[in-house]
Amino acid sequence: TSWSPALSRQKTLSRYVEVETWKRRELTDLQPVMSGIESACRGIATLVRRAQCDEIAGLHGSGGDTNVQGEVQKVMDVLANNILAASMCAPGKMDYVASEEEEEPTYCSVVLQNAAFRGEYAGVFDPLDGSSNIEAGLPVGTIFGIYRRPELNMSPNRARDPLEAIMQPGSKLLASGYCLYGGQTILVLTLGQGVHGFTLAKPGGDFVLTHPDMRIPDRGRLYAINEGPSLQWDPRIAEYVRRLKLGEGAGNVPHRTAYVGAMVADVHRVLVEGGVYAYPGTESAPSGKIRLLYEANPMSMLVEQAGGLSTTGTARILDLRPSSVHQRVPIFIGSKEDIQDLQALLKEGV
Ligand code: AHM
Ligand code: MG
Repeated sequence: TSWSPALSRQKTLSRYVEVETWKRRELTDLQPVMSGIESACRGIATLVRRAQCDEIAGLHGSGGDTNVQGEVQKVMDVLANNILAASMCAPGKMDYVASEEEEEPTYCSVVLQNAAFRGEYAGVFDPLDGSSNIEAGLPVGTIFGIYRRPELNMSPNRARDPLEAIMQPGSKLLASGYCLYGGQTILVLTLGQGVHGFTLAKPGGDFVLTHPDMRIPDRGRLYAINEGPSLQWDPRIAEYVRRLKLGEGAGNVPHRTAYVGAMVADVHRVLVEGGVYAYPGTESAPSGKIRLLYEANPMSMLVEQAGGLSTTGTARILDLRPSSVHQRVPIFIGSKEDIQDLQALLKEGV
């Protein structure tokens, strides 16, 4: 996963996607969708920088509305949502998009106000994850995933659930990725055959390959968990974190805490350095905070593709069949051996 100037000269994100979607016919129509996502991320990166230094642009703070989960929407949440939805839909290959910021999935024909826009894919995204970090100038990110409409493979007589594509388990994702807006803007992508990271060379420029074939170390040295609510955790989770700290049963590697508070940034570090990101359930919120469709599934596909694991503690995240579009799940994601320790501990009980 080292930075390779020679490779980066040859490979940009758009070239990589072009070659991969040409080699794999089932992905052919994804090429323009990915190019829409790439330009959306480029645009959001520019806006995030402006939001942090240009009060006149009015990009700061709350827009006054709340989203379906009752959270205050920031101006930037709404902007990023609209940019991403329009860019994903514009090539005419998507049927609909489902966003953390929208109450219901939206048909692309509605997003673009043109009935002609109806394709074979459906997208899920969290347009600006960790947006409460913006005020303090800290990292935020975009998370996305793409499914194929399953009824295309089924008998024409079968009744169609309009949202069938995104109610599939995450294991059916064709592609997923995130874009981290931090010290660098980095887009990390999987098309189901490995994980690659591309860094925005300059504002508005190309994403160049800087992290080819990312592999997460089998054992990590850090954990990214908000321990504030730990008194409300299942005691076995508290025991797991205690063991991580001490390196007990964790390959004798004491883990340090590192928490940014934006899942994209925290999972990115875990992917690069190894370790665990977790958002466990609590007594008052048994499913935790992380949304299955927009956050847990795309991140789980990426981390599994890089050789890691992702679980609720008892079930593989990518095997879960969603029951509602804004469903939340407890998540433990990261280095294989670190996650296996948790699974063993939950099995044996404490
Ligand atoms: P958001 O999508 O509303 O921004 O919430 C998700 C974010 C994650 O990025 C992050 O890991 C988590 O919320 C942080 O929450 P907390 O402050 O409870 O640790
Ligand atoms: Mg989020």
